[in-house]
Amino acid sequence: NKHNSFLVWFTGLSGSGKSTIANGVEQELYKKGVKTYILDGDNIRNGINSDLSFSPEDRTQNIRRIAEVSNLMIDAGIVVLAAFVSPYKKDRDNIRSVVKDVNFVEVYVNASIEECEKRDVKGLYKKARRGEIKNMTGISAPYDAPENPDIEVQTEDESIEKIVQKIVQYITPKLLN
Ligand code: GGZ
Repeated sequence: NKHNSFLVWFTGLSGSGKSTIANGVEQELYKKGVKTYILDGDNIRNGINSDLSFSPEDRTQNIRRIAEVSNLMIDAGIVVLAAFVSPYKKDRDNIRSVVKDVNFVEVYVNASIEECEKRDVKGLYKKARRGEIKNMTGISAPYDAPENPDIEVQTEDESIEKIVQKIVQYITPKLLN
């Protein structure tokens, strides 16, 4: 089963829903016989990028390496689903040039900082408010919202199912040779 491969990049605040959506998209693509791989903090920041912190410089390096890894995976015929905060516009623009524009789909997973802080799945926002962690995106570090993403989704008022459908609809034509 041969298909085009490319990178679907999910950017948004911690707790916005990037990984949940990436997992949903992966399930749908699996049904279509598409070979996918999810890159996220769990498999990247614990492995190849375990030497990196959340300083601006290290975030830039994090995203740069992920772009290069994604490029190799695209070459290997895989549809890569990458879920990273990726707060800097310049870093996201750099991915687009590393993997080539046609192979890059930028998805802005939008949820307000208030909502993400309320969800606080990992308790990181509470820690950031207490000053126990520094450089927390949205609290003590910036997030440049994408101005021109290929797709923008709103996890505060759209269901995950609807969002997954919307993304799958967008990328399905790109799978064809
Ligand atoms: C943002 C942090 C931080 C700080 C730890 N700021 O919700 P999560 O837990 O699973 O996703 C976040 C993840 C962010 O790593 P990324 O590699 O995606 O960041 S970046 O693209 O900016 O390099 C969060 C957790 O790691 N986390 N400390 N200070 N998120």
